[in-house]
Amino acid sequence: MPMNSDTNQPWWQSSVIYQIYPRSFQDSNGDGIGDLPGITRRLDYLQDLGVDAIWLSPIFRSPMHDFGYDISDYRAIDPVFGTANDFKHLLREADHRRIRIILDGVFNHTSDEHPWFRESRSSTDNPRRDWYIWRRKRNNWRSIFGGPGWEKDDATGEYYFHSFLTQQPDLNWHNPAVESAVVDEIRYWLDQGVSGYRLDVINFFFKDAGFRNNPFGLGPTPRPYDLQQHIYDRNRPELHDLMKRMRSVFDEYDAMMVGEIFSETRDARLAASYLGAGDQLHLSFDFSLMYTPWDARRFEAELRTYHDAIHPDAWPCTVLSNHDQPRSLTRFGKRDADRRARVMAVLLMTVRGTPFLYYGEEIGMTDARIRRRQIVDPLGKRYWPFHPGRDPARTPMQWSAGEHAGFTTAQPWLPVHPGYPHTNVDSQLQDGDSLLAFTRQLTRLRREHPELRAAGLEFAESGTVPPDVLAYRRGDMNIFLNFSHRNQSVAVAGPQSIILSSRQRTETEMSGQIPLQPCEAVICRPIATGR
Ligand code: ISL
Ligand code: CA
Repeated sequence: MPMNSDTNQPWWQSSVIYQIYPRSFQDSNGDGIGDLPGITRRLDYLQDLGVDAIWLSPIFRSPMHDFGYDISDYRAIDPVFGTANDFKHLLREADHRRIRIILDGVFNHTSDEHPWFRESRSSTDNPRRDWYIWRRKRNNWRSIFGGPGWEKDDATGEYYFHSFLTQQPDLNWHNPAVESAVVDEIRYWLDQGVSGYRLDVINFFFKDAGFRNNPFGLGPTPRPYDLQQHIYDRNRPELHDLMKRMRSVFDEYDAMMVGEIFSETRDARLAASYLGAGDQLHLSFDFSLMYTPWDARRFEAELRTYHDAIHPDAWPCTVLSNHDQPRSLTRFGKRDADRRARVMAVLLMTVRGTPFLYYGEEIGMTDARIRRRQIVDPLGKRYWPFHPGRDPARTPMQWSAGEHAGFTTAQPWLPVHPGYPHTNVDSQLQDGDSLLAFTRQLTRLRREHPELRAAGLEFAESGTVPPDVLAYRRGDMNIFLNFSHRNQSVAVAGPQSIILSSRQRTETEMSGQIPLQPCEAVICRPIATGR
């Protein structure tokens, strides 16, 4: 397994990974929808940002009921994104820039238009009947998108299970034929040189073979439409052996699996459990920071829970935004947005683990307000006005102050955030003090300082730093994040040189105290090292 040169790590531990929602990144053919040639056109920008790998949300053939998370052909590129040659070109151009491509594997379910499901539903004795979950009698399992998880099929009078939309029938992972078929679909792309997969809701793959009802229960955030403890339709014990089998497939290619672990309980230990002893998923998303209030002690508590739960031979990752949740700056940016964005950027890039940057996070994009008639996300359509849906975090990338923010020449599929004239890539590329410039400084710092990629993570002893400061060490580097709007000061052992500050100051502190300005993040190291 080729290792990272100066830290002897596999590439997926030392990389900065960037999530692209292809539909919203760059349109190249004037249909208002982002596509693969558009991404290829932006590879120099991503290389300059310091991105080592890009994760593409699904690009495969799909009826788009869930915008690509309902796949009807795992080997075909959906025409809206381009052709197979467009993908080959993207892969080649990315490779020329030493940028790896990671695909989005949606294997808990297929589209109801996938040939596998068409055959399965055609008759009760079809050889593929048992590739999906068919029952005569329903139990109480629910769909995440609301309502019962069972849909009656008139052709045979039986019900099939769907964790999400009715157009997303769940595969039956108890059937070994399903596992080998999915592995074949994965190998098809690994053989073409992709570097791995983000795996959609992997902790849903198996369901209780006895179809036992979930008990009633209130999770930490009871969803009015789903008051049950999901113990029989998720997180089943068979998953860990499956992850070990899939890990050995990916390791044949030096490829990586990052798993999405959906958890009502928002328990970081669940995500850690699917890493096993470094023999299951390479990486697994813990979303708890997406639900944590802007508070240094709460952030530290969540980080400790997750990092403490990870086996010493496994590896963490850090994510603050994605295509399903409100953007981090929308959650935290009620005030001092720019300063808080920089504190989050330092956290993302310096805490131990692989950082995942969501497109637009590097320029401080926030959720756009989507009018009811503009909503396209099925979740938003169903739960308006209680749930805005996911469109607000999926609006077009803001490239310039030009028409449609330089994303497209046509009417964009979702409205561009009205703030694009002042929040866009072009204006920030001209400004050495912009969030974009700061993010690039951070990716460069990671390249220059192996400690930031490979060293352990030690939090400051409680009580040794002010309550509003999150402090941790990576090797001999000290990182201090002031979550408050007040000046703070932290005691340090001996003189320090400030390597990077979010308030753009780099001086040496001889006093044994590091003053922190409001909402400032500081990376420093003892002067003694002299590096
Ligand atoms: O989107 C959500 C509401 O917050 C989550 O419940 C989300 O549905 C869940 O995290 C699973 O997400 C993944 O699977 C879904 C797809 O809609 C999401 O976009 C994907 O990230 C079904 O494939
Ligand atoms: Ca297009």
